[in-house]
Amino acid sequence: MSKIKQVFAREILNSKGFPSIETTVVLNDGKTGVASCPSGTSVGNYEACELHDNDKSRFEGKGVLKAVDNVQNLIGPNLVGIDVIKQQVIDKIMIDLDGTQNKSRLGANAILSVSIAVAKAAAKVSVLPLFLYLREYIKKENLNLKIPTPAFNILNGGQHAGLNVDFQEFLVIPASSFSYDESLMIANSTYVALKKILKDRGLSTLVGDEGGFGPALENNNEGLALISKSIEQINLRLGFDIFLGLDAAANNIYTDGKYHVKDKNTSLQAMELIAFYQELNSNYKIIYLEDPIVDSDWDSWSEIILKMGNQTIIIGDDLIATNPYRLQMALDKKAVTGIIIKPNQIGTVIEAIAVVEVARAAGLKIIISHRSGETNDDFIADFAVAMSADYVKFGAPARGERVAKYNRLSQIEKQLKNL
Ligand code: 2PG
Ligand code: MG
Repeated sequence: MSKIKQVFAREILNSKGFPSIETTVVLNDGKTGVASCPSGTSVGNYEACELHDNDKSRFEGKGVLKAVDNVQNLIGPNLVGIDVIKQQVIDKIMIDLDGTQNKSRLGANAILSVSIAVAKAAAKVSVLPLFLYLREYIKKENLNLKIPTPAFNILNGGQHAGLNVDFQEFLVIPASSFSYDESLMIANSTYVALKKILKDRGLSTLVGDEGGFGPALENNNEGLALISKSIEQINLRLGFDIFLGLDAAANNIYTDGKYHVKDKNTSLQAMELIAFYQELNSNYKIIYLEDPIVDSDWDSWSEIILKMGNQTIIIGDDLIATNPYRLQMALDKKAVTGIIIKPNQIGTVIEAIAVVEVARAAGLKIIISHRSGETNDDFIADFAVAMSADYVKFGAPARGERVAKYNRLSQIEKQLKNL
């Protein structure tokens, strides 16, 4: 039995230059697990709470020294001596120790960093690659062990890129019939072609938070048109070889009870916005649509499913926030056909797995996602494969903290061939 001997943590910087917590779990046999937490920019209203110091003299109040202290002085001492493969027990201890609905006492960042570090250490003890170890926690019947289809965010807007276009993410999704290696090449070719097109038109090729380009465009339509052009230039067929996706992050385009998009002269009611999405879908084959509607308007979510659900996966991110209660509401309302899973929205590995299980049993597509503020931790790549997720969303096929995850998937793909 390998028992937890010590848990320590430190403050590190994430891809946006703000603090994140990194935790190390040390076992009595000398093995270790190290994990760090990502951070969102467009944070949903129902997410577990990321604990920040609020000390304005450090990192604009975003320091995580309190979370570090909670790991070292509250969580750690309660875990010493516990068998590291007891992930359920360990996560439950932390949930109880926190005692709040949203992990606001100890911080979801503090708790998740320990939860993931524990899983990594336990995988080493089990002498299994992390994805196989994590798979032990799911019901595997009828599930394939495969690399999920990647959705690459090649154009950044909204809060991720200085408000150049309204929608937050413009994604390209190679057909799932391509191998993972082929998908990476397709993503790279599209990214390079788009860069050239932007350059030729005198538009900026500087990138946003997730590595996609962030040019100042007329409107969202232009973004989709430029991406379609780049697809055409590399001789792929939109709607056959490659598909488009959007994360509208609608909470951020909604003010005073209406939606605002640069494509329309007037602000829109939900039904008018849905008509706009339908227009975009008929022109650009949008198979993936995330957070199309604000998180408070369940009826319009149900409506968009009726109008577009047979062609487009309607995905809840901010709507559900990887929260079991919000998921149940979404299922009751028939509001989504897909769910974004972000472990840091809920705060422990076991709870994230539980949400995946319920969502899958209800027939939803599972998308495992990064955050805009990332570290080089590649846990979510293993997690996605372990969960037999349908898609992953790890950002552009560029920038270190994004490709860390894509590269880990490449490694797993090779390991899968040798199983
Ligand atoms: C999203 C995420 C990740 P953020 O909305 O899907 O792409 O963004 O981490 O800023 O919430
Ligand atoms: Mg989102």
